[in-house]
Amino acid sequence: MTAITYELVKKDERTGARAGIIHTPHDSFPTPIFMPVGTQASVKGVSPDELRDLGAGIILSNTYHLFLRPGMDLIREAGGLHKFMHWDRAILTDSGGFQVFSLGDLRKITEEGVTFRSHIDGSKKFLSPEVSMEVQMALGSDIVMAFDECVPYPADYNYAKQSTERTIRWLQRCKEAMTAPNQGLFGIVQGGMYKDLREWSARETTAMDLPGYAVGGLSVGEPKELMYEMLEYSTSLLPQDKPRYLMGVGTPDCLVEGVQRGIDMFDCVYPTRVARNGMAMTWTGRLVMKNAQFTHDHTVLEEGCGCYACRNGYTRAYIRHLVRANEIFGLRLLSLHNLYFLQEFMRRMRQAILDDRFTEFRSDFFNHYQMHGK
Ligand code: PRF
Ligand code: ZN
Repeated sequence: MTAITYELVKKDERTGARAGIIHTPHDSFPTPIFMPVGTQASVKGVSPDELRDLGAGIILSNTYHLFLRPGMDLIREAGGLHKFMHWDRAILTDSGGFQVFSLGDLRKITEEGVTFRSHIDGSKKFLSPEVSMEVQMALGSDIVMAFDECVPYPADYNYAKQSTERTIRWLQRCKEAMTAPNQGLFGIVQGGMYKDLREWSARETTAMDLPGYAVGGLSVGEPKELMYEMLEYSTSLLPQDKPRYLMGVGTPDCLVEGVQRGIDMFDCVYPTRVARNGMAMTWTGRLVMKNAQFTHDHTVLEEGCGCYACRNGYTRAYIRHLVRANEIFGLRLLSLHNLYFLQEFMRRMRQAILDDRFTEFRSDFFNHYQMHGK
């Protein structure tokens, strides 16, 4: 019995886009899907009931943060992360690998694992494949991510090779340490920006016959075109009967490009982070609510939006006022709107795949969406 299974409902003939269903011990959800991020067992400012109402089927949380605070014993004592945070749908936990490697000078990597200093109190800590699996078993997440190293960008070939090979050895250890029957371990394809390393990593990772696979090491500062090229190459090497997850990616343009290349799952702090910076996501691009253009704008954030804020008639003028006055409610309304927007975005993409019009959806989207940044 495997905890996580993937049902392919429809594959777009013209692209790699897929519509499916992922079954977990806590409910099933349709794919492609976007996972809101609840780093510290909370999606910032949004309650589990609200997440459910806006259509979230699965959320992501972080081993690194929960390991440091409040610690795995406390969450085990609470009966696991689902009970602790009152969320009864699926949870995916990242392994801590990525977060620990972002610490820069504060860490030391060996074959055994990573020694680092806590960003909270400076105390010395250790994470390894075995410790990460132990913590994720205490959390009881439905989907458990392997403890990997995200190859930095840029990285020279030799470093990328050593690192990618170590990630595979660590994956073997993760597989041995993950003994919970109701949790599914996903392997992570690395390889930096080198195709031969990506290929080797994909072969070795899929040879372990896991319930799902992630593409890691992308969206780490490389140009978007390079990311799409590496992504397309990586997904071409993954089996059709397992879910594919693109880690840490979630701007609308990247979601469309990821789905086009056969990705089923995404996560990103983007919608909640930009909300807290006073921005609203819309089908035409993002709105900076502080701008004077909204002072007398008594329309909702986006006409026809079904989110709590738009459904109840909260206006751009009002939200602009709240953001300028630093009122928490303004940031909450924007978070609810942005998270709803992305859930709706994924639903429409899925429907387009089912209706054989994904390519039209994609060109329609890019015709209307104003991009920001590179
Ligand atoms: N590995 C893990 N988590 C991640 C990444 C990765 O490569 C990324 C890269 N975009 C985001 N989060 N474990
Ligand atoms: Zn809305």
